[in-house]
Amino acid sequence: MISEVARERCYIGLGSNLGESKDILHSAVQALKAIPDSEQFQISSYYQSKPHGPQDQPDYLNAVATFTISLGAEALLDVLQAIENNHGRVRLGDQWSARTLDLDILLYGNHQIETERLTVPHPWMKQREFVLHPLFEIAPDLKLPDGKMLIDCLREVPADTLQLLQSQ
Ligand code: A4P
Ligand code: MG
Repeated sequence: MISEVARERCYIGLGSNLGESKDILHSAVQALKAIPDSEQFQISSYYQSKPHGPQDQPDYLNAVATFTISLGAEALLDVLQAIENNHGRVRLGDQWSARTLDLDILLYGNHQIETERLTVPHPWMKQREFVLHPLFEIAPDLKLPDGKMLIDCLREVPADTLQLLQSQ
């Protein structure tokens, strides 16, 4: 029996603060576009941001991508982790440490997912200026699965440490 998975629009947070971060984000964008069956791809500008969590690490480059896909959420996570690994991601076990590439599932359709491997919407997205601002750029009318409008979340999170990169 073929199991059908509905096509969903997902939003992916990209982050890098080790290596040639701009080149790494460019390459990750190509890899996301090349996921079989992904359609209607969009990418935000790149933003430089101060690290959340441990401060003894370089500033980050962040962006948000969106596309539609008919892969299930955990299968999508497998694909994203393979892309991270292909970009030199090393997991040392310490949370929020510097990394060449981090790909987080921010939103997967309107689903709320809580499994051993996945929490969606991403648990800290509403507190993160480096998520909300690029997300707003590509989805200004977005409503989150809890019913809150993205623009209302954005108003609560100052962007004073966020810097738009003028050239990508
Ligand atoms: N996981 C659970 N939910 C998700 C999800 N929605 N998307 C699990 C992706 N993964 C999810 O992730 C650890 C495990 O989280 C995965 O195996 C998956 O099953 P990881 O990428 O190996 O480790 P991590 O990224 O260090 O941990 P975590 O908790 O995902 O951290 P975040 O939230 O990614 O935060 N400051 C700035 N300015 N910019 C940043 O991008 N990023 C972080 C990392 C901290 N500070 C930052 C930034
Ligand atoms: Mg992560």
